[in-house]
Amino acid sequence: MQTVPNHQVENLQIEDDRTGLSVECLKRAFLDNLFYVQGKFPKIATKNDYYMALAYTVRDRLLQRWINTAVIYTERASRTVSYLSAEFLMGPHLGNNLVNLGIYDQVKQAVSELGLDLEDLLEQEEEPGLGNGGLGRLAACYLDSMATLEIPSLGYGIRYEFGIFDQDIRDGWQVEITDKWLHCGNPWEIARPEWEVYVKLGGHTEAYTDEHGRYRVRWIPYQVVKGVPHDTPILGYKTNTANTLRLWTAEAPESFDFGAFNSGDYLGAVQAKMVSENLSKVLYPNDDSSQGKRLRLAQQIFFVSCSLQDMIRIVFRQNVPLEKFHEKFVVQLNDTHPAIAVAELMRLLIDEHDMGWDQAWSITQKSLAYTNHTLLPEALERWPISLFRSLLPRHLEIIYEINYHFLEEVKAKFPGDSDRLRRMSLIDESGEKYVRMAHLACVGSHSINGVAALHTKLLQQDVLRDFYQMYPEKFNNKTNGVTPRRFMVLSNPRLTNLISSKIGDSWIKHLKDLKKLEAFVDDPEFCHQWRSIKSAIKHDLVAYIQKQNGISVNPDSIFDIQAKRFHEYKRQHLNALHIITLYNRIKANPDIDITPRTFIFGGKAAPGYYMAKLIIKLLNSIADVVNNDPDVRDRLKVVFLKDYSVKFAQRVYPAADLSEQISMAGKEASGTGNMKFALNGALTIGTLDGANVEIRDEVGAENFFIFGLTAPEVYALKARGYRPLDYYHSNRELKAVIDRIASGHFSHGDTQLFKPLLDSLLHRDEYLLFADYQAYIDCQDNVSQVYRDRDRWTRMSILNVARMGKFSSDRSIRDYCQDIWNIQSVPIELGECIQAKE
Ligand code: 73E
Repeated sequence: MQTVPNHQVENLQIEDDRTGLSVECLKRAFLDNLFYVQGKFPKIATKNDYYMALAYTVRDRLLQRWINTAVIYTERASRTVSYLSAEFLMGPHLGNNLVNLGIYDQVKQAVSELGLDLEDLLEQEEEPGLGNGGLGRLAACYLDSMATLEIPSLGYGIRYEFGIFDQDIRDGWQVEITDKWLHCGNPWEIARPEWEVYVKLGGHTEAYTDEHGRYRVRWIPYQVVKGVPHDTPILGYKTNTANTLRLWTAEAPESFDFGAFNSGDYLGAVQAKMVSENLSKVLYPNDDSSQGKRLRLAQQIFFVSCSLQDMIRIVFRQNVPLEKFHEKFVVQLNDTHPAIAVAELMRLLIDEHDMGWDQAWSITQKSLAYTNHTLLPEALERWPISLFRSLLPRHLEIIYEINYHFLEEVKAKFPGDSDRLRRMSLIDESGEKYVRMAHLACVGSHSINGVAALHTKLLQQDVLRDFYQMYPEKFNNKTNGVTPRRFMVLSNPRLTNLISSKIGDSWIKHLKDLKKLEAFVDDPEFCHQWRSIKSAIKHDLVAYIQKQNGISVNPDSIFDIQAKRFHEYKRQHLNALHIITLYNRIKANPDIDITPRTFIFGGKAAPGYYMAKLIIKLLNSIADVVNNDPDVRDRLKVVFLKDYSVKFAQRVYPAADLSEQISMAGKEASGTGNMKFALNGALTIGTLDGANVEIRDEVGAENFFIFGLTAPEVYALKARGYRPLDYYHSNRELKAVIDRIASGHFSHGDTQLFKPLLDSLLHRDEYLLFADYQAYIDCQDNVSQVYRDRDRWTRMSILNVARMGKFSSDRSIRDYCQDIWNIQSVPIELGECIQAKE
């Protein structure tokens, strides 16, 4: 490595092919990697070869940062955040690394001088879809922000061989296809077999007395699985920090292969190997629901145990006494999926490291912190005791003991309140016995947070009310945020450049600086540029839709987009009722003056969630009819874009005029798509749910289309006795909409196809679509009016962006650092190496 006297990348005097950033050097390195890594030369190289060659070229350029970061953290034994999450929805790495290294433009030029198109190569990347939706993507945004804020951190999770399924649409129905993301290799990870660990499962426990005469427990497992870490670097934006995402793969220990243990039984040994490998085989594709499957619990203990053992290894390597584990690490639990950490950390400290109960308990509570992400009852994880005992016999004993001490504490604080004991117990004994994971997480952590102000309030008042009364000091709110690097700089370069040309680029790290845009809302030239950029992006999406779906779309129509997981509480079918309302108006009066709209949907349904899949079928059926009805005269178009993913989201958010955030109030914990749309200049139509409340507060009620019942109104209506049929009978347009679906108009005359959905609405309507219908339609009519005043719309769009500063994940992370983690930044000096370009 040569020295760089002035630390300026652009003035690099001497460089080598693994570090140099000049266009010439990048070209040389790229061809070198094509030859020596991919074993190809340009004449026979595929697009994927080129992508891989470029990925390795970029990886070479971040390795110095990665290694330096690790060295400095190790030397200083820096306090570190461990973010434990069953999901990390990272999205493609290449583009993001180019942005964060600040070398996007040089690389673009280098590849173009080689006759290639950077966008084309970026398209090649198979994204690691190791998450379902918001929760996994939040974890990814937080890694980006921690690296950018120079916070020492490790993301710990599972390296699923198959991530979230790919979605195809056949005859309007969702079809799931396995996601083979590792098929072409993964240039961003490095396996670290030297740090493998072993995880025990099943079997039984035995009590014994140790040499000091103390009561101890030994766990004789039925099975042992090996965890092998695979590390991916996480770059900060224009800093020298490169943190690590450490994902575990499950393997059979060598002894299972050919050892004496299995002598002669070759097939049996291979069978055992396959059972072990199953643990990291596939991501459970359910968002916001828990199925209580044995393999899922095995996945949870697998990655939690691997991660905690890894932290203990690091503690020892850095000569930190184990009694100070909580000073070295703070462990954030991303929902209850890693909540078994409470019992596992206790077990490791007590059984494996000879610590006493009280000290182990104090360390555990001081180390762990719990984030709750959902109020949905079906998502609250509980495990049947029988399952728990058969897979984790030792953990069950520990949980019983924690419960004993905890219930003593409850008794002391609320004497004589046996009902409270029953409600708060870690064990649900109302019928079949269950372990309640949220209760375990609350008791074992020093902090409990919700993900938006309303959500935290509802946790305190309702779902975790008893725990709030017991430990009010543990509760706090951390409103979610999103990274502006991926969701603006990378995905929306045109708007990024316009903004930076007016106010500089400080907003990329300090999103509140977007406020400076307010000075330009009355500048006609700026408004004109703003509008032309939105229009150009919409034209791009029009071309994409034409290619993907063969539907021609009017780029001047309102791009009204709902992109998120399919779930009844998110109410994509309420959106469908609006489309049919407009369609009915046209059918009744073909010359009616309607503001043209394009309704765009994207999102996956859990494979076993019948109603969500039926809603997808309904939308595609409506699309078939509406898009081809000559009476409509192209004023309405309905488009279902298949296979929603991070890559897809980056393409779609920038093109939106209107963002649909229409969940029933009290159900969406936060939402983060709402933030990404608004940051890209879309206006929101939404209920007072999740973070919508705070977005409206920030951007101003006059720049936000709010409608519908509030959470307290929802509870009150349900308490009074909700009767959806009354709304159906008293609302003429609503009745016409439902009747049109029932008539078979969208199903080639089949009156049975959508009957389950209609029955559910007419007789239960759990998510109050009918109660909110009129308010939604009125609000949409207002949207259509406002859109006609282009100047007003543009002004509202600019003000939305200018006032989104609060919703950067950098702000969220700063709040976590201050209120929960008690951690400071550790800047990384590259010394004689390459400094980040500021
Ligand atoms: O409101 C979103 C929230 O924005 C919430 O539904 C989601 O988390 C986002 C980030 O905070 C969420 N996902 C899950 N629970 N909440 C979940 C549950 C089980 C499996 C997978 C995901």
